[in-house]
Amino acid sequence: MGERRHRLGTMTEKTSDVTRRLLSRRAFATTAAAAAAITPFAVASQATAEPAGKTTRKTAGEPGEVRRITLYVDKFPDGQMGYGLEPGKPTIPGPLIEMIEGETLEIELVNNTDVTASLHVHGVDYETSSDGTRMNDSVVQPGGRYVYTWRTHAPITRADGTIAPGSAGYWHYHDHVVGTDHGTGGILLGLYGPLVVRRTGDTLPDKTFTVVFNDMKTNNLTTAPDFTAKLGERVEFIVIAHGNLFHTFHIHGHRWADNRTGTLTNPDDQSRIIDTKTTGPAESFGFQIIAGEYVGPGMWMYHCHVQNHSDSGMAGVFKVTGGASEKVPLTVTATSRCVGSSAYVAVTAVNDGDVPATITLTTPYGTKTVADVAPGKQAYQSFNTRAGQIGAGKATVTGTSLINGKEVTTSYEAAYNAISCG
Ligand SMILES: [Cu+2]
Repeated sequence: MGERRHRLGTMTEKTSDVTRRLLSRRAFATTAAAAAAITPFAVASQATAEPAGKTTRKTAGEPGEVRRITLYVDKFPDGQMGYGLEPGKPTIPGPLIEMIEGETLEIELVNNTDVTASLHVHGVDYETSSDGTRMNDSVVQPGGRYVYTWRTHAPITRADGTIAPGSAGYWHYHDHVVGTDHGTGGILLGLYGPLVVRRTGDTLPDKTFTVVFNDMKTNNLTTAPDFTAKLGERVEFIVIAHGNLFHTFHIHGHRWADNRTGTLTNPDDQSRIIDTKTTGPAESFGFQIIAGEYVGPGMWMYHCHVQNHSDSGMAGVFKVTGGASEKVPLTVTATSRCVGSSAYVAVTAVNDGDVPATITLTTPYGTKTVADVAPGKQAYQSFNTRAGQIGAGKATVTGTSLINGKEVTTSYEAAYNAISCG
């Protein structure tokens, strides 16, 4: 797949995690704290844990009433544009905005660019004064600011017995004024981002990745960005299309339910299970998968399945780490030998990993621990058996390393021969 050190790509790959952190802990906390006198607030990540068999899952909590955040429009040095949660720190796509059905979000848009910009949202409720169009004068002049109000509602049964659907879903927002009165220039330059409205009780992901097919680019990159998750993590993808083309999203080794959440809610759910979905301009969908479930860790491609699109760079890697690779790789040997008339058992363990390991060598004749054995280095001890002859036996070696933030211990055995000295 070649080198992928694009500046924006790196930024984008981190966006979801960073965004989650910012939105849930800092931006929401601080902006909401400033607005705390107005209302309480809730974020999706204020999770409640529900037992689900032996494990637990996090679910979306109850909605608050009104939350307020500030969103900035900034230009990149190369002329592209992006939304960001901090001034001067735009990202493409813009930050993931999460809401819970029933709540209202006020977004103050600060325009740090030299062109008029706006914020237009899909899927939720808003007045014409929040539609982000020139027609309704809901745009932001250079240096200006403007508050957009997004409302959401839960599904209800109307008086006539029909159902009014709720706002929950995978949606998105974008500029509607840069370049043309439809924001064609703004979207092209990167003014777009994901919005997810969750229903109370929806399962929350561990991390969210956003893929935006924007004409022949992905997240405005000529080569689609790579994403990384650990084996078993619940990963949410949000897929959005922009521009003038239709695309078919596909991910290798994983599949999802073609419904609102991309997940099944009960064993009888008849939602179709798919691993490709065609999406056109301004459409969006999302789903959750368990990274590597049934298939294990590895480099899983995701790409647009329109062949000349994938051939032209609309392909990236969903890297699933852990599992088989989550061990401490050691090369272990044990040898019996004579030193004078005494039998010795020599044990060697080479650290084949790429992080330091604490290695313990154990024989019937003693134990030796060597801390922080660097990659490529070895732990060694020749144990004096205090005997002239010994039978065959086994040495045990354990290595402990910090892998993906987790302490991992792996054990090995190495046999040595019987020996008679003197
Ligand atoms: Cu495509």
